[in-house]
Amino acid sequence: MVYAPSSSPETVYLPDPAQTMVKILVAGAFGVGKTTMIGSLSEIPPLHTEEVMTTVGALVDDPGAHGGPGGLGDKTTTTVAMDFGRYTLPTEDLVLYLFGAPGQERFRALWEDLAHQSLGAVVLVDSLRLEDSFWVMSAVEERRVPYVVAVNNFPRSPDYPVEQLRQALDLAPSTPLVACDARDPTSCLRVLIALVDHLLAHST
Ligand SMILES: Nc1nc2c(ncn2[C@@H]2O[C@H](COP(=O)(O)OP(=O)(O)OP(=O)(O)O)[C@@H](O)[C@H]2O)c(=O)[nH]1
Ligand SMILES: [Mg+2]
Repeated sequence: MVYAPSSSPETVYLPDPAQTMVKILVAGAFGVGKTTMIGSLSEIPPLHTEEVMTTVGALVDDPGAHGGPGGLGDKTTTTVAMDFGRYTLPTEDLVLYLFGAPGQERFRALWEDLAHQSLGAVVLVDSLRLEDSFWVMSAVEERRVPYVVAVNNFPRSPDYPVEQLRQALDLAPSTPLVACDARDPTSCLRVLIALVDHLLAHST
């Protein structure tokens, strides 16, 4: 809806009352592609809070950032507060406000506000570092936010069979598990659709 008061040349945009607005949390361990996913999906310029990782922080930042087991040797920045983006599902008139959580557990205090009143969550995981996702899944479950798990497609990560992944992550049978490439908007959209389907199926 557009509101243009005659006294002002500026156009003021008001929310369309026919649209439903929903808060969605995008969570995951360090470097699994949360910021990338929100950047791929957002129809507005996304808000990022990236800070450069320095050698001073090397002891507390994930060792994978420095060419260790995580293999993220080319990653130079990390999210220190949040990401924010917006995606509208046109057929549903559903506006998804996407809040990306920081991936490092030392920023966990920020989760209280980020997860507050989230209707659902995407938990991104890297199959190379499944164990890094456990605290994230616990944090989402503690807040009783329904979620889907999206396995981000890194070339160096093992391609485990779905059942093996579900077992390793100890997923409830009803929790959807989907594959994705966080750089690809179509792939990310499939994750959002899986989440919306999951939320609708459990909304009664
Ligand atoms: N090959 C591949 N690379 C990816 C994919 N998604 C993200 N990346 C790369 O992985 C790195 C980490 O991505 P980020 O989006 O910063 O990860 P993050 O989860 O936001 O990281 P933190 O906020 O630090 O926890 C970046 O260099 C991305 O370009 C993917 O699907 N495939
Ligand atoms: Mg990030």
